[in-house]
Amino acid sequence: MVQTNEEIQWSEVLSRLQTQLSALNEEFNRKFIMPNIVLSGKTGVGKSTLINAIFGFDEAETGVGKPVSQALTEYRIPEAPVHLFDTKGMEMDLEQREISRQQIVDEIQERASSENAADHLHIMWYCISNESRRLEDTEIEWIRSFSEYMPVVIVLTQTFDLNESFYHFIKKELPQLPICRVLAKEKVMLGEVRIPPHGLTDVIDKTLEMIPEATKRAFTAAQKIEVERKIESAKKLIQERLDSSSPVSYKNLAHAAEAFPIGMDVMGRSAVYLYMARDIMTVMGIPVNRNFLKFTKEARPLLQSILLPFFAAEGSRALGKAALKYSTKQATKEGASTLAKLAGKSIGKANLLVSPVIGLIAGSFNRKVTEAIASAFINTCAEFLRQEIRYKDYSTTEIMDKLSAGMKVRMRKEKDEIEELAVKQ
Ligand SMILES: Nc1nc2c(ncn2[C@@H]2O[C@H](COP(=O)(O)OP(=O)(O)OP(=O)(O)O)[C@@H](O)[C@H]2O)c(=O)[nH]1
Ligand SMILES: [Mg+2]
Repeated sequence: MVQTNEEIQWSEVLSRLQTQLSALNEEFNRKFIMPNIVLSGKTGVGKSTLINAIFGFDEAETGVGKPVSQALTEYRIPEAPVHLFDTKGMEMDLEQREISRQQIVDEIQERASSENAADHLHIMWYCISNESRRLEDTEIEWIRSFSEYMPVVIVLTQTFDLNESFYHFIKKELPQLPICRVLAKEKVMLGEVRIPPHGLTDVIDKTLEMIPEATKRAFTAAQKIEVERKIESAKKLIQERLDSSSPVSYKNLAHAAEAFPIGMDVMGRSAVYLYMARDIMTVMGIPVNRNFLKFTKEARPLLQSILLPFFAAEGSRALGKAALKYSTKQATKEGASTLAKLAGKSIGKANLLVSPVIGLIAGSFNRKVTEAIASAFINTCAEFLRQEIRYKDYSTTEIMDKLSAGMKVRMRKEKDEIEELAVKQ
């Protein structure tokens, strides 16, 4: 088949963009390995209650799980980037216990020999009920045995008094292992005395100290306890993506889009913002529609919230000129009017008043402006996470609507500051 020049160029441009996108995805996945967490402890100690509190889901939602061996069952938590492995056997007779222990150890060792870090079992949360005040010798042997092969955190569940003798007893028996004293769910005592949950941040912090680097980002996304850590994690990712010396950066993505025909280039450039939003949501553990990046209906309100504040009406002719000055040769008024359309504003090219920020979004990539918009979106997501405890009940569209509404308010507040960043160029 004979291709015209135009077609050849177009396919080159597309493949350049595709290469950038694949490189970004690959880099993302490399540092977003889902942690494999093994849960162990006697029946009824509070394993499910703990998991529910940390990852925010009900047992019914995980389904029956996938048997790995007689002693291990694997569970996925919908929308949370983590794998759980439940162990069986502690409640059985001595002989069965030994068979189970051996099966679990075999599984740990076999997986440890894999070259792929995603296969390894990364940490064990061994739960002991503080209320029971009992730890049998065989249980101590179990824990010692596992801790030879993998990191173990002891979770002392159902801790609702100040008596520390049991804690000290365990510490003496297993001195190298960290022990977290936890009440995963509010405890209501006689006379309506309520003891609030505590100690969950300790489990998160100790776990993050012990799991491999490449699984920390996914674990931080999956846990629902420490929003602060999610903010840190998203900021770190954005810094990595803004680092233009890195082969995978938003700047390179924007440049790949630059070669699009006029009009389409602006689409490509605002795709950087969609990409950024998806990255932030993923590392903060907020569900995002897979098709989000294809300029779906869902994506539109978010783009509007980012762009609309900069189609200013008030005396912005000067700003409009600045926009032209700071944009590249291609993306001038053409680009701005395409952006306006994308943002849902129908304005004639002739009287389009735009701020330099639009010039920078439509024109050359600007680190400071992108960083400021990313930061606004991270704060919007954090606010959402703090308010919406049960957000997994929402559809991705509902979540996106809420985030877009939050972003709209925030962008209007921060508009002047962002504009200043753009003019300072
Ligand atoms: N209030 C309160 N109750 C708890 C807590 N942990 C466990 N429980 C109670 O203890 C009982 C057993 O807890 P589960 O979380 O089901 O225990 P499990 O370890 O998952 O038990 P199996 O799945 O049978 O092995 C439940 O009735 C819980 O409500 C807690 O932190 N707070
Ligand atoms: Mg359970």
